[in-house]
Amino acid sequence: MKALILTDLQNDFCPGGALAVPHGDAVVPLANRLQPCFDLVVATQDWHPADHGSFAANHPGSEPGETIDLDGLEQILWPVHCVQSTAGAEFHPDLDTSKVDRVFRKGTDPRIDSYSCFFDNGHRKATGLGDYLKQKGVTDVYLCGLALDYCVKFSALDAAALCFTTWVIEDACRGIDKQPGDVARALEQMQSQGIRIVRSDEIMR
Ligand code: VGL
Ligand code: ZN
Repeated sequence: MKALILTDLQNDFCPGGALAVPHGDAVVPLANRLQPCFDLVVATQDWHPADHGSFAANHPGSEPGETIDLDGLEQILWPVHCVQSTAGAEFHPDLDTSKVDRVFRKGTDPRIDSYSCFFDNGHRKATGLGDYLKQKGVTDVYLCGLALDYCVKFSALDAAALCFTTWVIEDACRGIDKQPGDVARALEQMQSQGIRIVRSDEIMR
């Protein structure tokens, strides 16, 4: 039983958005064409309250890109993005959501960030996605979307730790590369944890 996770394909992560991933929108057509190849499709949304602690704007004197301590965890500060119920938090308008079984939202607690769509960054709370996939009988989790070096990476690592056979569809993801090389290092780190890196043409035959 194979599930596809459409990861954070939201306006704010696409060109023109508040935290644009370079060429983030380029993966949307691929994300649409991949969906019929799966038994189950779920989508995630980064879904922050306006007072979220990951926003530089909520820490006077701080700039995006700086690192702070947020409730005991190291936190990169980001521009205000994916605020609940704003246009930036909506799915990219070209994303086909008609086959999406359920949407999981993360980053809702203002005191902790959540790159992974399974757990917050402190592994304090689960989003419910792991239990949901297990209950549906999913054995294999495939990830596509944004950003490869944050949400996709941490979600893949958690999926593997939850004993799903985990696949990252490389050409259906784009990364931020805040430090040049972040994307390459993310791919290596995932591979070292047994995560399989594949191309979309290996799936759509
Ligand atoms: C993400 C940065 C900030 C992500 C979320 O989901 O990849 N990245 N918030
Ligand atoms: Zn975020």
